[in-house]
Order: sequence, then structure tokens, then C-alpha cells
Amino acid sequence: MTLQSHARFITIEGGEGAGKSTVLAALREFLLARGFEVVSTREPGGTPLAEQIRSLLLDTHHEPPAVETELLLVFAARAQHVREVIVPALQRGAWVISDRFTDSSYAYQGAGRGLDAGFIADLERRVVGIEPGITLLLDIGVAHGRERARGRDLAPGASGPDRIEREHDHFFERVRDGFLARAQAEPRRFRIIDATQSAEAVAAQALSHLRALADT
Ligand code: T5A
Repeated sequence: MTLQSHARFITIEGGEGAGKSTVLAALREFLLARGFEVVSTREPGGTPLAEQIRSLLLDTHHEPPAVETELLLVFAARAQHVREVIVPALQRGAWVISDRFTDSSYAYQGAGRGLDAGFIADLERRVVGIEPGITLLLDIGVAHGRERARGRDLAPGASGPDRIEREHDHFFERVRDGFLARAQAEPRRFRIIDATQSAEAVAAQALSHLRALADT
């Protein structure tokens, strides 16, 4: 089975603290102002069940999952998210913007944890079946991204770094390389954005890519 690509399905990817949430808000505003229905969502998560799986994955208090368990949990959440939220929204003509999707599994569980990309591709075909029309990859050096994430995690009221955010820099270097390798392999779908720029400049670049899509 080949993956079905959807032009109105946008994903935002990148390492920790790249600024995905910030870009997502800008894209959403742009589309809403043009009168479109927009579903903005995130992974792992996006449905009540998938959000519970997210808590299991990121929790720091309980038994850490084995790497295979981690992979299967992100795909279990995604299976639910695709069927309950993403596909129904696309079918009624809405735009869907997701903060992370399957590329994160290739980067984190594949490149980061060392799991076989062929196994991930098999799960993607059997369990997911769809892919975004465009993926914005916010690229930033590991130290810089982690510094931003730390600033947010240590703010008053924040819950502190989650289980994956506690990984060492080498892990995040592999994740970054994994994302860049995917972008290189699929240049038609990916747009790489230099996420070290100001939030305004990053949002403007993301919007220019979206404008090109929305006007076609
Ligand atoms: N995961 C996920 C997997 O392992 N496999 C999978 O298949 C999937 C789907 C949760 C974790 O799950 C893992 C990866 C993750 O570890 P998440 O909720 O996306 O995923 O968590 P994070 O990657 O930790 O997302 P972050 O919340 O850190 O990053 P964002 O959304 O990219 O960053 P954002 O927008 O919150 O910004 C971070 C801080 O920087 C500031 C913001 O104000 C904020 O304080 N900021 C900027 N500052 C200066 N200049 C800019 N351009 C800025 N942009 C944002």
C-alpha cells in the first residue's frame, strides 16, 4: 500500500525547542483569516486516548518503556489520531496542521534510538496510510534548541523537562541528522527553515511556503 498524500495536511517537525508551536499558531491565523476551517493538533496526542498515551510516553515517574514499546506507543497514538481526527477533517475539506507526525518517529525512534527504518516504514504503511502535502522542518543546533526549551520548562508553572527531553545531546544530534536526511530524501515534501532566526522571521518564512500552497 502506498501512502496517500493530502495537500491540505501540513506537518511541522524539528528537534526540542525549535519553535514548532509558535509557527503553528501563525499558520493557523493565516488560514483562519482566509475563511478556511483549520484543525490544529499535535503528536503524540490529538485525541483523548492518544493524549493518555502521550502521558505514558513522556512521564518521568514510572517504568521507562523499552525502545520497541516506545515506537509501538507512538504508532498506537497515531493510529487513533489519524482515524478520529486527521482523516475526518481532511474529508470535510478542512486544513490540518500537526505539530509532529510520522517523520518524528523516523528521527527519534529510528535515528535517535537506532530502530530499523524498514520496520517504521512498514508500520507507517499498515497503520497510518497518509502523509502530509508539505512538511516544514525547523532546523536548529541541539544546544541552541535545548536552551530555548529549558527556558520554557523552567518558567513559573511549567512542569519541567519530560522523559525524552532528559536525553543526552548525542541522542538529539542523531535526531537532527535523521530529520535532515529525511528532508534530503524527500525534497518535494520538505521545506527546511533556519529556526535560529527570530520568531517573526521563522513565521514569515513558514507563511511564504504556505501561501504558495494555499494560492494553488
Ligand atoms: N516524539 C514525538 C517521538 O519520540 N516520536 C514521535 O513519533 C513523536 C510524534 C513530545 C516528544 O515526543 C517525541 C518528541 C518529543 O520529545 P513535543 O510536544 O513536540 O513532542 O515536544 P517538544 O519537541 O519538546 O516540543 P517543544 O515544545 O520543545 O518545541 P517547540 O514546540 O518546537 O517549541 P516552542 O514553540 O514551545 O518554543 C520553545 C521556546 O522557545 C521560544 C518559545 O517562546 C518557547 O519559550 N521560541 C523562540 N525564541 C527565540 N526565537 C525563536 N525563533 C523562537 N521560537 C520559539
